Amino acid sequence: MSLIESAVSRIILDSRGNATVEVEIITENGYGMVAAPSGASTGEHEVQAFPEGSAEVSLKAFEDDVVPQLIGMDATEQKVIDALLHQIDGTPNFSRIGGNLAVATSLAVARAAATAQGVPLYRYVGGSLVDTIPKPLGNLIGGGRHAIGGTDIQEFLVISTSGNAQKNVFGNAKAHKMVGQALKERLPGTAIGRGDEGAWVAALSNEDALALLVEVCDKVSSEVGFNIEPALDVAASEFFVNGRYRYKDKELTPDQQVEFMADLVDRHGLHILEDPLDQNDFEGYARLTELVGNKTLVVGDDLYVTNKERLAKGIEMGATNAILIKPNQIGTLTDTRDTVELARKYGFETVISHRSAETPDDTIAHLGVAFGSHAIKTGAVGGERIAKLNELIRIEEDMEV
Ligand code: 2PG
Ligand code: MG
Repeated sequence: MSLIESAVSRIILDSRGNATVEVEIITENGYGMVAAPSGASTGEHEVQAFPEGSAEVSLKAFEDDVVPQLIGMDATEQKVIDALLHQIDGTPNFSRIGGNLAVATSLAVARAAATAQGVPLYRYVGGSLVDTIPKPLGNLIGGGRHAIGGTDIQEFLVISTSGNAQKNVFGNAKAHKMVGQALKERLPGTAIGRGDEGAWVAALSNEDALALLVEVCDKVSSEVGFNIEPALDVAASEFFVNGRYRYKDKELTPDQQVEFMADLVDRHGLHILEDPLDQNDFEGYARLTELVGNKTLVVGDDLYVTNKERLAKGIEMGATNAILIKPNQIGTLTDTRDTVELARKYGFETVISHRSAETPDDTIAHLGVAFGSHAIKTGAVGGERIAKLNELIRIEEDMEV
């Protein structure tokens, strides 16, 4: 038992320069502080991050409605507290208090309870048997909603696959550096920038970006002595307009998009293919997974929005074989954990993920370990990204002791 003595919320900056909320929970013998991230390519079915776009309204709801009920509750009663957050909010999508306030509160409670028990968060949530660290999945070249003038496909990523978290983190960073050097050589005299997640942004076609990514993967893999493999987050809903996938240089029907995606997997050996189709096209997903599910992880992000009911539909239809997990898409630790449990029950891999706007909060590193996630998508470089990557290194050290 660890009774909550004080709960404070405040508005802080996220990495895109926007407002987000942070919550601090103090119990008789514990302490937890968590900040919520924010997405740009948000899924249509996510909970609402802030009430009518305003973090101030969240703060007022926290003061008036959440704090009076939270004080005196037991921080180890996670389910009860998460149910209370739903009850106080009273809407199906946290539109009154805001999903970001809900998730920061829920996770800060868990962090406080963990410190009260003297264990790291990953052990508190995952139990004594967790012993693997998710493989880092880092964004190297980007576009879509995360960068002006970049590729149509949102993220060209790599995943380092050794059994050592520290080596993996450095493997991805090395690949990031090598892509930067290659771009400088190939596009002399042109501006090369970085997007919201630290990925390189340059005037490249999707095909050229993927070819470069694959080339760098081969080169770095042979240098580091383990496999670094390519992956994509297409974020296809962002350019699916009036029934067509509208690329800068072509337009595809849904059937053609399935073929195009399957062809990319076949030609480039993608480890992960995230959001290849529109967020409501469960049937298309099922067709694609039928074609490539034996050789890649087809991951649903906007498709599932970490929502148990949407995942249940995906499982029933064989829509994918994996799910992206973002706690702020659904609003509480209990809801997140329930979705992860369902995924695991049906043999779906989970990939825990950051949002495009982040803070130095490292909670998802712990949750990825606790959930036994296959991978953790959290960029390759950049302060708010390395906060999570460096925490994986610390967790690895903690596990070895
Ligand atoms: C995604 C994420 C993170 P956003 O689409 O997977 O990379 O982007 O946070 O903008 O939704
Ligand atoms: Mg995504």
